[in-house]
Amino acid sequence: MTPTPRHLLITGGAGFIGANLVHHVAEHTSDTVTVLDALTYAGNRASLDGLPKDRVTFVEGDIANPDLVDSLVKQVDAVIHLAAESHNDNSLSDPSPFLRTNLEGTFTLLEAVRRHDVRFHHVSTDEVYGDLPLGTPERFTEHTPYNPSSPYSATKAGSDLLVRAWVRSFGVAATISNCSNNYGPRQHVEKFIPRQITNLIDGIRPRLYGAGANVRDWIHVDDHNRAVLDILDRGRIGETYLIGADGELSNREVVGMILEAFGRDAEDFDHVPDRPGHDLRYAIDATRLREELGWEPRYSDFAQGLADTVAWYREHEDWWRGQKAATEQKYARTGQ
Ligand code: NAD
Ligand code: TDX
Repeated sequence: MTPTPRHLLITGGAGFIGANLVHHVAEHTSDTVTVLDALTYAGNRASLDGLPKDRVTFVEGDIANPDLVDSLVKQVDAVIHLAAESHNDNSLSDPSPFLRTNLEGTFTLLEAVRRHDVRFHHVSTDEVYGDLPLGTPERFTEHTPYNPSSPYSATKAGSDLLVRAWVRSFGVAATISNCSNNYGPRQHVEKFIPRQITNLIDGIRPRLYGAGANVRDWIHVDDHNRAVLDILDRGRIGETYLIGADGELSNREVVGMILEAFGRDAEDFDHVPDRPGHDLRYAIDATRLREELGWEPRYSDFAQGLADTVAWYREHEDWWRGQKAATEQKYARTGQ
């Protein structure tokens, strides 16, 4: 039986994960979508090209604008909240937009869903749990204490706690997901994997922070988004679900695989100054998501997913070219 079509408000839908989510919803459901996105440096209107105009509406605006948010929330059946300042390095040079968007923006949305009794799903990160030691079997679970390291992860942790408080104090029908590092198409070139791919296209050697021993738990963006929709549909209200696909790799290993995808030697990279406070390792135990909701990742072969991502950046230079020079100018200021 086809479920009744819903009207979703997706915040941050012109960003990396949000845009892939809007494409997924348009392709795999009959839901209609309103995207609310401020088109900051990280948002790209072109990421929403090719979507059905009768089912996807784009609104340019700020999630911290209460009147705008109220007028949109009251028209929809559910909100999936992805809008955020999302880059750790930027949060180290100027934390203020992180406080406004990640905390005040989430607060503004929570007040609107509370007023209009609208289902809310909050997309968050595993970075709220801090980091794990290298070389241990330990993984984050839904019970790991919060211990964020950077202004970015601290504001995401704060936004999660706001959601929990609005559930408990006001009965808001919300769920939270905390996911590990995503990769795939339409990711901003400031992030690790797209930065190295586009560097190589431009003939620049990849840049590894510190020794490159830090470990990230990679998941394809489509697997993340399928989990978000499963939680929206069948997750228990008030609960947190961790999303991860057992994709632990050191940064050095990932750079080696990117170099190999370009037919280059795996050691052909440069070391640059480390990120201050750099989290050592993230690793997710997604047992709750798998057992309760039956979710399984579909991208089990990271090398293949990475090769597809490399191909996407090669084929979509017009999508990223405009962001590249400004991004590298920012990194030049910290010698990275
Ligand atoms: P992104 O930076 O690519 O996109 C963020 C989007 O939010 C942009 O389109 C931007 O224009 C928009 N935005 C920023 N401030 C806004 C505001 N005040 N009002 C309206 N829109 C605003 O980020 P992403 O990587 O797609 O991450 C999306 C969400 O997923 C974030 O909440 C992030 O914390 C979370 N997350 C990301 C990852 C990852 O690996 N990228 C992993 C786990 C969780
Ligand atoms: O040039 C680089 N060289 C490098 O070694 C860059 C840009 C990064 N790195 C390292 C730092 C990290 O160990 O690569 C790793 C990944 O870096 P980012 O892409 O900046 O991601 P990270 O800081 O791990 O955070 C990401 O995952 C969790 C997202 O940006 C967050 O939004 C998400 O919450």
